[in-house]
Amino acid sequence: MMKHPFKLRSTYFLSFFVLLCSMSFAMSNGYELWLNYSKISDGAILTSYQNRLQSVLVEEGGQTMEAIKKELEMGLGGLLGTEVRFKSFQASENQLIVSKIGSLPKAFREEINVDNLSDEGYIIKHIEKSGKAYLIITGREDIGLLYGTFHFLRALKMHRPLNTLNVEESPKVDIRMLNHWDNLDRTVERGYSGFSIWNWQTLPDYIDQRYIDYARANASIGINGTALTNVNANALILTPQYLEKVKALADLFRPYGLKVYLTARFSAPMEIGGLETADPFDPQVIQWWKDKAAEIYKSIPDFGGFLVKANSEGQPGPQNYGRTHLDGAKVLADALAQYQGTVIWRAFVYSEHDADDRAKQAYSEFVPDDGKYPDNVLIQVKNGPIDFQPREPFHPMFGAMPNTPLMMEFQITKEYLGFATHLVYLPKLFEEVLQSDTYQKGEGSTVAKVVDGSLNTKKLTGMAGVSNIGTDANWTGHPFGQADWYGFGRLAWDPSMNSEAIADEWLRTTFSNNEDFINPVKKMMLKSREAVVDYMNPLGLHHIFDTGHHYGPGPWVGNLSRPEWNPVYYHKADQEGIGFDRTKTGSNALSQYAPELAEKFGNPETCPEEYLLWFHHLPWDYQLKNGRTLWDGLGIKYQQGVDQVKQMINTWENMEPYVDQYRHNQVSMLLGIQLKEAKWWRDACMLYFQTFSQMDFPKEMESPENTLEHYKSLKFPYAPGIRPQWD
Ligand code: BDP
Repeated sequence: MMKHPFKLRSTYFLSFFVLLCSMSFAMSNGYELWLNYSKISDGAILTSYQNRLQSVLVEEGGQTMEAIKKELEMGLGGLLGTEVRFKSFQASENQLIVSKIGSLPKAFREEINVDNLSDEGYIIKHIEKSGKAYLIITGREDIGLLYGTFHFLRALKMHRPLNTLNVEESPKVDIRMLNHWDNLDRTVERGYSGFSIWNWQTLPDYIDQRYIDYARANASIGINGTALTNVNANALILTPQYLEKVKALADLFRPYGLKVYLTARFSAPMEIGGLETADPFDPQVIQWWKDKAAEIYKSIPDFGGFLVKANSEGQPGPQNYGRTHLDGAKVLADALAQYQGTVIWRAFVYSEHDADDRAKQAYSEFVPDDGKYPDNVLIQVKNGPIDFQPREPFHPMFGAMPNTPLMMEFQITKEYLGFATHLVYLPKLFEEVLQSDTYQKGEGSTVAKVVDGSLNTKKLTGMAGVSNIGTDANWTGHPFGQADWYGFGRLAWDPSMNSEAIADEWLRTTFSNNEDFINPVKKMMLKSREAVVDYMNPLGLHHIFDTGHHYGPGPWVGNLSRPEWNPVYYHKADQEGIGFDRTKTGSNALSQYAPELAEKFGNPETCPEEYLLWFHHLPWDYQLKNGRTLWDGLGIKYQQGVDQVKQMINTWENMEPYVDQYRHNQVSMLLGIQLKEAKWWRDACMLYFQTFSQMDFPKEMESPENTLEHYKSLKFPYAPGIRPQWD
């Protein structure tokens, strides 16, 4: 008997539909980040939310209120699987109300106190009236409501009960920004996730959906600023041709509270302004910056300001004219002041002409001018005194400039942490830095309190993260790289947050609420930071990466023109021992820390072992706390790092039931590379250091897989993220 043609067709369609659904599961490529709004699968929770959120009232307003509506439409619609009913106040329904405090129905206004809320802050409160339950998201300004909306959606994704949801939040830091090291040709310096997401060629006419999703993602974690261009700046970005494109982005980002900043090349008055000098004391130069500021603010009235890398690694700056960083910053600050713009001046400076320890140079340049910078200048300081290493002690400037606002600069992209290939949960590193005690005003003077301004009641505060975002389908290359972007945003909002809570949020919102998944994977993330320290730079070693691209080990490199670019400068291994003496007998970088710390770190017996070789040059047979020699200790640490990656692989293998196949497979393959590279680090470093120690490897360490000559011969001319001039 012949089948009914229609039946055939519908079966065909049905199986096609099933195929599509399973494909969309299998193809979950992570583009939606922590904002994927697929329907809540737990039936009881779903029903409770559906009952609580029968309709939604969103105050009428401008673009930000429209963005809130759209997000709720997408978020609630997706999570609850129902169409969102936007209505005016409903006394007869359980309702969600999103409204500024002044516009709330009076009965609710009286129950909510916004006195302690900043303009960006919000309150989420459960209120019951006449048998109906209302969930109120309120604040002083629209942007607070948007942040509150994202918090609320996060709570739903984390399956939080709504009738105990009681939140009051204001950001602790004013400027919470990403720094893109993106070039105008779309390459990204130290970027490992594809090309720049800014398509300068097609802007301003072509608006990529990514720009909007980028703004949403940032707003969802409270990021409110973005410097679009590389700190190794190209003056062209300040020309009308490019400013028109920048304006298009600024217009898109505005509803999401995201301000645009640009990097200002100090020599721009010459390169695009036709002047003969960029001397900050020259009246024409001063006028040029004023005119440029006026031009920018005319089309971008809320332009954030300039981010400047000057007199560092070949970038031009005021010192080219015998002026100081302070002189340079003042000219730009003056040009921006009337528009409430900010100058973010980087402290990442060191000079090949200065024979002093590189770790000391920024402090020496900036600290004497403490308190002299104009009010709209922030000094942006990297978390450690060298350069985004797997572990560094905190930068001593954080304890030494009580009268100058210091902005924290973290690196979210993993230049020295295995690129986008290694799973290393960075908020753990960020937290360690933020919780470090500077002792500036006695015990408890943490870096977090310096950065959020509370230690010295500073007016302007900020935190920047060098972005790990690119055109890769999932934005960050490694699926777990998203957690670093997420965690940076959360810590910029509140530097006292703990990284474990952040990992918990991110896992639940990105993958699953299943405890059998959350617990082991959270553990894996939290341990991953120590693992990379162990297999790359244990016991305080630093900057022993291969030249230029910083991919893989290169402790033997010693032929670069600038001494402080050579790994041998940092580990100082010789027949006697290893490590950089930064005590009084050496560079005395320790003198830049508070006396309590100088004393503790200055004595190898009291110095935490994780900083041992950062501050001390010690004999190979120096006895560690566990009774083993320094040499054995090194080998054991390298091995522990490798073993930790093996454990990560194990953990992840068991997670297959909880993760879509696509991302599970991605992470598995990447962990495989991570293991290979961890062994490479262990073997290359231990074989090289053995040429000095002349000692046998500790019994705990696996034998190297190759010879030192082999490791030394490896070359990577096309390693990603590198500028031609670093070759
Ligand atoms: C170093 C990077 C280099 C950056 C520099 C900076 O290797 O690409 O330009 O920092 O922060 O870590 O300016």
